[in-house]
Amino acid sequence: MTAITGLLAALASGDAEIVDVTAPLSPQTPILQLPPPFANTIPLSLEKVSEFDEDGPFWGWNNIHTGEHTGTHLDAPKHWATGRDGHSVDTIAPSRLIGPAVVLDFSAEATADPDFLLEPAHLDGYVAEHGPLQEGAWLLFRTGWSSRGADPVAFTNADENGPHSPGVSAAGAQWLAASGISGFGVETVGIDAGQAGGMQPPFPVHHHLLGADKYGLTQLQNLDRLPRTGALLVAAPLPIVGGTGSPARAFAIVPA
Ligand code: 23J
Ligand code: MN
Repeated sequence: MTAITGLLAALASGDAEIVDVTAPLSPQTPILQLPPPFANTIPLSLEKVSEFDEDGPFWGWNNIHTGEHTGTHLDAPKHWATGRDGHSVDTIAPSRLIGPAVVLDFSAEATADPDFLLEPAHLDGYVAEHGPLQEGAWLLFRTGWSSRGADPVAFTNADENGPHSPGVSAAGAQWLAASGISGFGVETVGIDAGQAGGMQPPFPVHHHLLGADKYGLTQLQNLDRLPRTGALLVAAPLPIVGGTGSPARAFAIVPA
């Protein structure tokens, strides 16, 4: 039996299952709202081309309008100043998009404090308890934030000081950038904390990870259905030529 037939047998028998960790993509999908003077992308909209009518009697289809960074999406190095000469989303090696999922559960901390930041001490503590992160892993930061996904106000969680959502400190981002991970996945609208615009450097996860050829994956859900380790993550962004990112479908293959 090859590894692949073994996996297929496990899926067929129920010894493994596929968990969709992608958020639904609709006009209501929350998108990042940067403050003035910065420009923002557009949410998703569908523009009808035909719907079993005189424009297409036997077919329905739409044009899609949205930004590269809408909903569950992948951030490529080219998205950030530090990675601008690096990979665009189409040139990322597929081997970097499929790898072991390692789930770090900080949902209790993020529920208690929406501005919770992952620090080097948390990451060192994890390694001391569980051993080093697997090479090529997708580190998935579980915060429970996806439970707010259906309510855009709660998801953005803004006050007069801007959005409040969990993330990673600048030192934590440097720690991740120096590790062997392929990427960092989050439940929030972006890979940085809501308050990250005021950090030094601004948006430190974007700064350090994309500058180190590591990728981001956002607006994940169902992370509570994944084991801490032992699942396989598959992230599938569109190969937009020269693109800085792309909406993506992401699955975890999880042992039963
Ligand atoms: C541009 C500027 C700041 C941020 C972002 C984009 C994202 O979160 C993104 O989707 O890459 S924080
Ligand atoms: Mn992005």
